[in-house]
Amino acid sequence: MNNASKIEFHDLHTTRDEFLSDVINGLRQRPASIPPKYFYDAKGSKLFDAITELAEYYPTRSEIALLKQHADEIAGEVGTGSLLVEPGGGSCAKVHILLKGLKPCAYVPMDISKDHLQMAAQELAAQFPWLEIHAACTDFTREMKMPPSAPQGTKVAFFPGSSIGNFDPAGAVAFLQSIATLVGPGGYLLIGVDLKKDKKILEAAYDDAAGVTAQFNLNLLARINRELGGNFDLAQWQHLALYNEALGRIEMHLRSRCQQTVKIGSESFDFAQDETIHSENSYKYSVEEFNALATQAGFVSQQVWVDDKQLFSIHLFRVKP
Ligand code: AVI
Repeated sequence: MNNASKIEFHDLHTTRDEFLSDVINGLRQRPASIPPKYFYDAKGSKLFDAITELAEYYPTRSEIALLKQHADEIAGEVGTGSLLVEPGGGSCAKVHILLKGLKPCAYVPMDISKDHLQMAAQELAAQFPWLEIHAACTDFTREMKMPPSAPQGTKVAFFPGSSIGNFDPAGAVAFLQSIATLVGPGGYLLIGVDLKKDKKILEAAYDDAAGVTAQFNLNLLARINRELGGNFDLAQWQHLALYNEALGRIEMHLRSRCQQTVKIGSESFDFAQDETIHSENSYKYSVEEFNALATQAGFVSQQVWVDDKQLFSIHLFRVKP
């Protein structure tokens, strides 16, 4: 590739029917829940980008600082010419820190949010004209599909942002196993993991003073209204974020401010006052706890980097060659 970079776009997206059936099944449960992957339509992805800029939301800043500080070491461990895969790489926001050192043969961002992915891939292509990009619009939590045209090379999966924390521990092991299968023997995983810490710091990060995280949570209901014909009255739902110390996770919920019935198409759901819809978990791990999960999934720890304030960790793992 000389001057112009090459972007291939592959739409492997989940359908509206899957969204509808996941929402209906989740709202029929008690406590009700909605899978957090549905946060990320175009509006939700923009709100999430705004969250990452908040003073209270330390993970993004801490991770970026760690990546910048250790980019050369990471490239030294992994080498150049690899095929860099980023499940959930919808904003391509952090990968640019690694590109200069890693010089991958191609970059494969995978994300559920098509518009966000397309825009981000185009911006990255403008910044790195030599980079071959194969953008895959896919629900990587269900299936990790590689675009058929992606070139061969040692695969390096990049999974920043502590998105692994949005799986429960058993789901995290299963997901890490699917990454191990994707990268294969000799392949790498570079992953950002949020650390356990003071409850006050954690709860402020998920319930910011400006109310951006509240908007992000409520957008889930707005999205159901827009895309599935729901009639949620957003004023009647309140954002909640609590650290569950026993389970080591932040929980986000939407609490019903009154007794109400919500309709989605021909389905209706009754909620009592104070009843909640559980919308997200964000698990926090010590370095040792996370090493144990990754080991169960078939990875061997190569390196781990932690910032001075012990807020965030970046692990490099490898599948035995
Ligand atoms: C994407 N994920 C890692 C974020 C987190 O911190 O769990 C999502 C998020 N939810 C609320 N704020 C940020």
